[in-house]
Amino acid sequence: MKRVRTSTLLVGAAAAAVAVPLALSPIFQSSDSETAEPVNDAQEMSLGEAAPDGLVIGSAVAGGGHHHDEDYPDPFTGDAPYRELLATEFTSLSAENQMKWDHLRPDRDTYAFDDADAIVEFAERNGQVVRGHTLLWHSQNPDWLENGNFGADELRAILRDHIETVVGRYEGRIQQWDVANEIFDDNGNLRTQDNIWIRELGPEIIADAFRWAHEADPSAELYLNDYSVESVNAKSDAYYRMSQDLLADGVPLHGFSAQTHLSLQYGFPSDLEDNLRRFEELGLGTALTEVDVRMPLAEGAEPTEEQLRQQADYYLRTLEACLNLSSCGSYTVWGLPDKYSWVPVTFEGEGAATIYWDDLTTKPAYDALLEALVDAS
Ligand code: 9MR
Repeated sequence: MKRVRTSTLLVGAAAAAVAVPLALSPIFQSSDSETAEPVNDAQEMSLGEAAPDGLVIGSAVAGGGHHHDEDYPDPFTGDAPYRELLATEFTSLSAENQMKWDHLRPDRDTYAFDDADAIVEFAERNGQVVRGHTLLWHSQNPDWLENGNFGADELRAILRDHIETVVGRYEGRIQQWDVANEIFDDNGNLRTQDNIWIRELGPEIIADAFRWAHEADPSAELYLNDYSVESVNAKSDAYYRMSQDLLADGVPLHGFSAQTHLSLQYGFPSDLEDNLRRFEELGLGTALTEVDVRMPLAEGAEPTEEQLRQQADYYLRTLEACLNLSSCGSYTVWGLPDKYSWVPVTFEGEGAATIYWDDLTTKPAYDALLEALVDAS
């Protein structure tokens, strides 16, 4: 059983501001406080600390999403308790939006690295690794790119410059890059229309993106990443075939990851582990990169006990799949708490998808994850 530090990592000027609210949460209690003795080992451990060697536990870093802009200040700069929780609870961070094209590339000649730099520097200060997200995607591309009518040679040069510049900037500091994100549709067809790169440059551009990323940072693990690929289905089959082809061609592909956005409305993808195992057997790493479990929820309503129990069960089963695979080294939840989640904005009548309440106290799903990690160590 691991024994772990219990002092909090106070981050710069945030320290004073967070002392009071965080005292309410068991994970922030110090072991020398008479009234706040943890009742068991698990309680004094964070998810990241409890994880077995070789497995990092991550969260997306909120900010830059279209839906957060109006209601909240950027959580990463404007919410000290939130930032403190990211620092202490997790061993990996993913940029929820801050490394996407629309964020990094306000215009063709400019790279805006401030927010991405802040995440990478924060992670380094706190001993965390980073997942880079993402380099080649059909969504969240700036208008100047989508509507620029560039010729093929120029477009290719734009992508190459982007990958070399962005991956090169963080060389040695990003554990995993989602090089290609969501390149297949749900029928397992390449997105040859809505993905500008594939449409204009052909499917071969995918291999090139991996090659350029590898040249720019030979130490980064390079991933194919998508949603609705948790089960064996047309889409994950397409990834499996593509992985075989890329590997046969000597392309530096290192992993396949399932985002794992689940809903209690649908059954649990119980073949998740078997599905990922076939990628493991190709010699690839695997990861769960954007785990959340949403549920039907009327606006303003609270989840029922039963919903929370089911949600905990879904989260637990995703983690167990990862724990059972030697290839699975990274398990990331897609943000917290619920007020910063993308879910209510995108799915009307659904919500409560994260493992934290809005006051940063934990849900049963958190407890289930922590217990499983402690047991696995
Ligand atoms: O969580 C992200 C949200 O803040 C953005 O508004 C949205 C825009 O497309 O992207 C969300 O993140 C997505 C991720 O980048 C890729 N997989 C699906 C995620 C949820 O939509």
